[in-house]
Amino acid sequence: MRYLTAGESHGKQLTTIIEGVPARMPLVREDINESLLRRQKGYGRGRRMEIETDLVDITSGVRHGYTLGSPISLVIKNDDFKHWTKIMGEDPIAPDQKIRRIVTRPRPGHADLNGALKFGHRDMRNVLERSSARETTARVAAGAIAKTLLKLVGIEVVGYVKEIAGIRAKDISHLSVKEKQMISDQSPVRTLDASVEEKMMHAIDQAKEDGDSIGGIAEVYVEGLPAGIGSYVHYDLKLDSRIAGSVVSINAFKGVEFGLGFEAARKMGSEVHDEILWNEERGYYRRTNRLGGFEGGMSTGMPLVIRGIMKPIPTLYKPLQSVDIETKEPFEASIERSDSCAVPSAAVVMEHVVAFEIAKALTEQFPKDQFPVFKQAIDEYREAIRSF
Ligand code: EPS
Repeated sequence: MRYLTAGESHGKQLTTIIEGVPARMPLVREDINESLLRRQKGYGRGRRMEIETDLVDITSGVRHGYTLGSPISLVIKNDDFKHWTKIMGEDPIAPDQKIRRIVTRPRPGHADLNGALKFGHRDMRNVLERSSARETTARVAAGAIAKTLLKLVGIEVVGYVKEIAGIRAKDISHLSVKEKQMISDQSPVRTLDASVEEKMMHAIDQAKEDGDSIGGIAEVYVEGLPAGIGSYVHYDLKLDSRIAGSVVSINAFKGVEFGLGFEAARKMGSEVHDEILWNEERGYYRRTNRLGGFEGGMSTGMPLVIRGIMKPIPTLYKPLQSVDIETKEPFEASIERSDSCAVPSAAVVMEHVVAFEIAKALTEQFPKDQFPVFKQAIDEYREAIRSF
């Protein structure tokens, strides 16, 4: 499975094309719309989310509620485009027509300057329109299809917020995946720990008031993935490394941890590894899950626990110093409308990019042309490892 996204933040639409989804898998647009709606929520978003109602149009690859095995294309309109038609339209402009909202003052921490240098754009709007996290909408749409596939083979994925601006949610690891989904969906900051909600919201309000931004940590939890998915054989087939790459590819994500994460560097081996147990009903399992469900580039059969670290959004109402690329004069970076904290939404994005990597690994490991055959092969594999 692979996908490509296209679209500018204030352009007409976002497009996703996904290839390699098994044929004859049930898929309806509501599966995708539910994910899009979850991504749009979250305390700390700016005014843009009041303008958009992200709804998908499936324009190929699905017929009568089932996938065809052909590329699936998804289109999501940008409602805000109506305000930007002159600025973002594709037609050439008349020589005497002035282009509005040209960006010549790069924002520190954003793609503006490096992208301008790379492509030679003197108007950095040509960079920021595509580097904007609006693109994550298209990725969530792809991930929603992956989530549908996973759910149908008994694998559930959920993303929630662990930390905002240093305020940490308690570890509530005893909750089932269903409970985690329900609780986080009801929380304005998508956290499982109600006792820190107010504090997190206050930190967001404070950042907004100060014209600043704050980051945090999102966690994704995956239940139902059998052991042995991924590979120890080749570096580019290791499931944890693929997941790490996809998490750090999310806008503003700077790091990833599995299980104990970076803490493992400070502990003894006996405090890090998970002892192996066996019983008739479960087959092999681990006494603990400190490694977060991965050993040797493969799943262990324990839940996956993955954390992504998001830096504060670089678009600030209190701008940092920068240089105007036309005059070379020092200036305060240009102010673009933005969010003060997007960690709750980013947790949903992370949930979907992780889901995509897992679905992709499964479709490489099991015969994937026909969904019923794919599902049966996974069921048989589960049985084989249980009685191994
Ligand atoms: C973003 C800036 C804001 C966010 C946007 C990401 O957009 P705008 O410049 O239109 O106010 O709202 O996120 C989304 C549009 C979205 O759908 O998540 C940025 O600069 O990355």
